[in-house]
Amino acid sequence: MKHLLPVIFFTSAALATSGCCIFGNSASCGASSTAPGRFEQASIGYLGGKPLPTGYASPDGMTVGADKMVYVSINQVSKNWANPAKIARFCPVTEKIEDFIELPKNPASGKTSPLGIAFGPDGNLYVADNQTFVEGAKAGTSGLIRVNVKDGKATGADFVATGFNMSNGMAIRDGFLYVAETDLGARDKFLSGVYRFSLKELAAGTPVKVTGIGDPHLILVFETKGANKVGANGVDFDSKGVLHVNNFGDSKVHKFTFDSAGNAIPAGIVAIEGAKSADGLHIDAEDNLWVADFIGNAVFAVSPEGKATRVASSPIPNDGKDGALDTPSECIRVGNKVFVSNIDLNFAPHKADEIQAISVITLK
Ligand SMILES: [Ca+2]
Ligand SMILES: [Ca+2]
Repeated sequence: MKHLLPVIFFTSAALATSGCCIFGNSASCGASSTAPGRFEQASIGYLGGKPLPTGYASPDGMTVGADKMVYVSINQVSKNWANPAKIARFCPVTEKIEDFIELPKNPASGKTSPLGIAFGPDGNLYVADNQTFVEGAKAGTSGLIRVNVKDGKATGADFVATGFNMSNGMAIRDGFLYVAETDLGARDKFLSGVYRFSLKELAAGTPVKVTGIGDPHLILVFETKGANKVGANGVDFDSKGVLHVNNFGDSKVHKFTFDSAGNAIPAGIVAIEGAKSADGLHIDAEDNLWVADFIGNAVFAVSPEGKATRVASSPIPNDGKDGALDTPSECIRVGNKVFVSNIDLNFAPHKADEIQAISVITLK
């Protein structure tokens, strides 16, 4: 009996520091649900009621872990990497944010610029390192990092792919990682695409080097015709296995199915009515698309039938005060909450400013 006491104490301490989510209890952690297809905003404010602390500049990619925590890449571009790029996480109920791992430095530039993130079936977290935000960085030096995870803890990280110009949103399904290349570097047209990797070929010490048009990993190529020359961005799958890819500059979502040989087959394009861009993409449990409209400073929900609803928007430009949207780059729905990363990037008509925040939209 005597030695049981410290065990009980340890459990309570772990609960206090990591919030409700360590037990993966969806009843306490997943937030309450809302009626299908109902996207009215009840309120919008800061995650946890306040701006992010110092050292958490430019949140971007998000994903929900097996522990029900929301993981988020902390890019740091708006504060010019005054602090190292990292992965953080928060419980969707308590909204308390904590560090998960500081990312290793890109060997070419010495700075790491994380965007999209996704967990693999191996439990590891894959992270896009986008070097286009880094002043003086060379083309082809962006890539992928694998954060090695054991028993819910990050044990280290390795660069597992390189050769990208701008690795961005990603999704993982059936042992394959799909990652957007936002700019393929073509001369006469603005082209972007999606690379596909088997998780088995991504190994520490020998990063896969992609080479753009003609590379066998490049399974999709898009042209962007809109004024903003920013291409393939958010990537996600719906419950039926349909791949969705956002084309930022055209405010469109491209859909694909796959044949038995794994070849992508076009399955329609959804124009997001009213959006000025299509940045991050996450698909919720009811197959609604959640799209961050970076240029329009708004968040859109798109029903499986393709009907777009502007769920939230804030004036442009914005300093993010009181949890207002400030260049939202990704948004993800958990129950009746939508978490929005405000990357706060200098990109006309937007500008970076002091406040760094994740917004929370509560749905009615
Ligand atoms: Ca993005
Ligand atoms: Ca701003």
